[in-house]
Amino acid sequence: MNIKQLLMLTAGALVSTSLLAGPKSNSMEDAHSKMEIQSADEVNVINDYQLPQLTSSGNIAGQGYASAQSTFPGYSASNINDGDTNSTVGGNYSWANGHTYAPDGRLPNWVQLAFRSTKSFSKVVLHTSRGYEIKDYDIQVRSGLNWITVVRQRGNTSVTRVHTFTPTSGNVIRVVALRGPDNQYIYGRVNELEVYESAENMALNARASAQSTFSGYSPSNVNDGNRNTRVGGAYSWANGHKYTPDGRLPQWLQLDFGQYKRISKVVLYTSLGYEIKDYDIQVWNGSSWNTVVTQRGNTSVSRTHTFSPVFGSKLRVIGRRGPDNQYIYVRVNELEVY
Ligand SMILES: [Ca+2]
Ligand SMILES: [Ca+2]
Repeated sequence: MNIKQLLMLTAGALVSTSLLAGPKSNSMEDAHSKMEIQSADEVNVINDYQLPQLTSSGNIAGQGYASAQSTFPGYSASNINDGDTNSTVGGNYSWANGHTYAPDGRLPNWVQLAFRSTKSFSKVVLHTSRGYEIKDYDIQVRSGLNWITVVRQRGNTSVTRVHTFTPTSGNVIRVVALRGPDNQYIYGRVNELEVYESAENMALNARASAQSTFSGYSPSNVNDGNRNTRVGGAYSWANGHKYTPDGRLPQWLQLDFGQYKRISKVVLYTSLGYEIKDYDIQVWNGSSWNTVVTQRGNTSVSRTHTFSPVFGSKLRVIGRRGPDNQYIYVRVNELEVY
């Protein structure tokens, strides 16, 4: 008797299954002073720099260790993160719970991926067995001692489901199979579980500094997590202009990550009514600054810039010109880096 026959037989002997159940902008006088834009020649521009290993699908399931509460003979938890999304039914392709053939094998039953470090889970793609789609399940993340349910799926009949959810930190993620398909409800099957992390705003853990800062403003406002675009020292950084040495445009504002990061997106929030007009964004690769964004003529209070991923340990905004109503000042209220 092969496993399929065994399963059919078992399904015949149905058991009852219990389910788990500004500043005062105007205070920045000097709007009439002459603009003194310095030469930009100091800025080293290399646009095509990239480190080699930049090809990740983003699926981190392969980094996890697969295990299960119980496993049907011939099936294996390791099938859920072998990178094979084949949805064919059978032990070559999936995990299934042990039902009566393994201790503690009746539903509900879990299969999980444990990671060495904390992840910020935000999306899973669950592949089950065609014709034997897992019907009811939860997906949970273990955060410390607690299991946080991030997905509650009932009545599924799809062989593949994509679930996105609020980013949840933890080092284990599991599928709790509550009920199998109507034709075999005592078995939950998972053929593959793809796991994705949320994009982390890397600016939040960076150290912010600036070439100069207007009195009452601070570079630390640009990575405090507050996107408020009000004008003023409580919300933004602005350059010192003539009130600090070396305060005139162009001026840089920098985030130091302390380690190399893969960077492919920056969101810049400036001050409403005083939007930074011209700026570049550059990434430090260890030997030179590479320009990844060249923005001219901006009038938007926030801008999202995406670009080919680069590795770098620092990122800076070169403010070249402020808004027409105050072109000697550049203001940044928040910088998000992904
Ligand atoms: Ca698989
Ligand atoms: Ca802010």
